[in-house]
Amino acid sequence: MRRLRIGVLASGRGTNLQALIDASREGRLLGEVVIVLSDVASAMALERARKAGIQACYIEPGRKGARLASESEARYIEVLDEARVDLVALAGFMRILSPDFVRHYKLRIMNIHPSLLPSFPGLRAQKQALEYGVKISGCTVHFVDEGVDTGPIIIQAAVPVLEGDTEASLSERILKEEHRIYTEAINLFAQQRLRVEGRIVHVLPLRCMNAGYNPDQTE
Ligand code: 4DW
Ligand code: GAR
Repeated sequence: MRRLRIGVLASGRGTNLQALIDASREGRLLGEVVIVLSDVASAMALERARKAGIQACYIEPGRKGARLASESEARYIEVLDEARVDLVALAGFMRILSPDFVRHYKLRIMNIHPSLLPSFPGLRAQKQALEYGVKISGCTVHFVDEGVDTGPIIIQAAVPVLEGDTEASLSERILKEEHRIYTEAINLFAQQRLRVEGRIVHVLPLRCMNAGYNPDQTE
């Protein structure tokens, strides 16, 4: 199986990016991060990429707020296409992508979100969960659609909310699971085991995968 070429979009510190880089290095990811793009010039994610020898670009957002200017978004697409990415992985990327972008990479964009969607979409999901008083929260990897945090769900992990938790302590506990399930979701994608029917993502078992001959398959 050809290794998946992954483009990561990140706006911040990039621990999810780092988890993917580490998993790839350690042979736990069926793919490699080939490019990292950010709308924030000083994002630690860009530094992490450079340190790992991965192409890292700041692309100016062209405007303030939650969205990118259209020329800027066109530049993201151009650079990702040039890097021949199979999958776009959002990892703390804080800009909403337009329907054009989403269509261009239809069912080839994933995002990680720090709650059990559809609970607590949007910003500061961990704080929202604490303030609501839920006893279990978690994280979600989903395909990105034209809405915000609404795309078909691939994997979720549950994380308990403990007495005395703060936004920071809950976020830290959830983050560990984020790092684990993002790798897992990407591996399922790389193995072509995800089938999307409307909102539902079916995960096919490893066995009954290819009916036909595949010269890359070892067994
Ligand atoms: C994300 C979610 C909300 C905001 C920023 C980032 C992460 C998921 C994501 C990034 N880009 C995306 C997605 C997505 O799920 N779908 C698409 N693109 N198409 C965020 O800034 N939210 C605030 C503003 C939203 C808005 O202006 O619509 C907010 O207040 O929730
Ligand atoms: C992660 O907790 C991720 O789930 C969250 O931002 C953090 C990025 O951390 N994403 C969102 O809230 C998207 N709405 P990282 O930069 O260390 O990977």
